[in-house]
Amino acid sequence: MPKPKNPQPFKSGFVVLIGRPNTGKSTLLNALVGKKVSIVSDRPQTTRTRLRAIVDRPDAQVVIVDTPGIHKPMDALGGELNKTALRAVSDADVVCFVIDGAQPVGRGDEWIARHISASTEPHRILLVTKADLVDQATVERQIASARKFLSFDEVLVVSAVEGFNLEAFLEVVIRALPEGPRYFPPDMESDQSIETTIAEFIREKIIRATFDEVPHAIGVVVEDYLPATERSVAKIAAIIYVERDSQKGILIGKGGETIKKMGIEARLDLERLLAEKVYLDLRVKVKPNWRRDPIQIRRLGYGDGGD
Ligand SMILES: Nc1nc2c(ncn2[C@@H]2O[C@H](COP(=O)(O)OP(=O)(O)O)[C@@H](O)[C@H]2O)c(=O)[nH]1
Ligand SMILES: [Mg+2]
Repeated sequence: MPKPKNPQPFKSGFVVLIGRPNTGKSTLLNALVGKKVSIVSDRPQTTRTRLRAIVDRPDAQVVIVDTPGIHKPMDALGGELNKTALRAVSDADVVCFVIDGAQPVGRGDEWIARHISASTEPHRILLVTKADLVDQATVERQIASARKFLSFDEVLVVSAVEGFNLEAFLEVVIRALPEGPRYFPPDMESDQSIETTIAEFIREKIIRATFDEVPHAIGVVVEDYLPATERSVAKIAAIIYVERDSQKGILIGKGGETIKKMGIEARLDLERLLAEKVYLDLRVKVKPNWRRDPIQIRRLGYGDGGD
């Protein structure tokens, strides 16, 4: 076979999504990869790890880095999440400052912008999300506000829910990336271990089913994952850590109703992820004050994961 002509050099690199919690970073990442790899909810602190997802194309490999939303830290966990997000920026080829099209640009955004401008000088994109929720005039006001405190090489408006401008976004990013090799195998979707992904999918269901303090107080660890065989379904054993007995009570619910419901939702989502039938065993344990203890935070796998 004749060798195909390769007029364009192969591009590769790291694109970081950074912004306030809830601006739609994880939803966007999933839409770009075309599969759910990062968990999503309407609560802050849903994303706790620096997750990298990979978009592989004939001309380029784009590694998209999802970060915890940056916010005023209330405990050691919050501080660790901010550090994780900011460290990702200093390693990036392209930084996308993500703002929510439907939420006024404010001091939280400005605080993040100051950190971005202090980092080295990667290509900078302003990304306005949730275009499906707002009109043109609002979007323009948002862009003008963001430009007051940071300059950008490019500005793009997207909707992850409607798939609007996602291809355009990838093209803009690829143009800005340097020439480089494939960093990951072409069929790899994320750099997160399967156990971590499973734990995160379970945590997402708990965040969505609980209120107030509880979503922030939980940590999930997968103790065991045995893939399905010809004779049996996959088996997953996971522990949900909480900080107080009262939180344990909330999670379990009257007669075990709440945990049962969350378990079913998690199992269905895990079956989609793993493409196999799953038996899910969930236990709840109390680990007092784990969020104030950097060692426990790492043990549960949140923050940078050590690299
Ligand atoms: N209408 C609409 N909602 C979105 C869009 N992207 C994200 N959301 C919602 O915004 C909330 C926060 O999303 P998430 O991706 O978890 O934000 P993150 O904290 O920045 O990662 C969720 O309820 C999403 O469903 C979008 O393009 N359009
Ligand atoms: Mg997120």
